[in-house]
Amino acid sequence: MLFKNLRPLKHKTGRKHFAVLLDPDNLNEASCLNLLSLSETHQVDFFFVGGSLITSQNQTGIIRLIKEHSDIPVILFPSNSLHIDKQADGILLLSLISGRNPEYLIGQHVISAPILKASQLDIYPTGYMLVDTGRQTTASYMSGTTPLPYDKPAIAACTALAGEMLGLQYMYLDGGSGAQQPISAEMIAAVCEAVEAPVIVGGGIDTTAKAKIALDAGADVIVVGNHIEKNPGFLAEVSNLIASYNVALDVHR
Ligand code: 1GP
Repeated sequence: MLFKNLRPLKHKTGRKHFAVLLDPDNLNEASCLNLLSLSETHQVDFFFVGGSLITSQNQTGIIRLIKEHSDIPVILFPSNSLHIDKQADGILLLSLISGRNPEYLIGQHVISAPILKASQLDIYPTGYMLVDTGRQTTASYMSGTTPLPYDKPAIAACTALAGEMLGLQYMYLDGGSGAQQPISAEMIAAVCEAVEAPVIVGGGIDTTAKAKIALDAGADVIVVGNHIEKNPGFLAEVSNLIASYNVALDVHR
């Protein structure tokens, strides 16, 4: 499994993975239980839990609910040190390398380090790259950073390469939740070619065609949140698509 027992991860596995983003602000107990049941049925690989701004006090309860009803690993997707929750299995330790705000490059990490050291959480050092997909996102505003230009794959590739040279073990290209358009195939391919690290892609994936474009371009993990909240049936569609890639991989082994 991509995020288990592979630290430090040296090679991509070739296998495609599906992460469902659960935003505590957008879930109640009933909707969460419904997504948990669907995720178990359709073999989702990971839950990412978090958001750029969490206004409810819901995160702890959502993670507790997941742990009570599911064995799918819970990976925190935090926007700051307040979002660390020891009930989870792991955390994307995000360094916002598309931006130039030291608080999100290293500041929050210094605050978090002793808390994480004392926890049992698996730590996944991740180069987080926000991409401008047409309108300002909560993540861009809250972090006070300029996202990568949409049509400049070379900047994204060099950013990822620098992040990997600095020791980051995963790359996350994010257009922001509910993005009007997903990250381009050209940018995903450029980043995948530049680094050995597994590449996570999310933001605005709301059709299987868009998911396929990201996977074909080389994404190792695709993340879907917004559209599954609106249309839980989409979870099964993406899961089936991912399975079709992995079946083909197994056949060719
Ligand atoms: C956002 O990558 C995630 O940080 C997922 O985006 O909610 O648009 O699927 P969506």
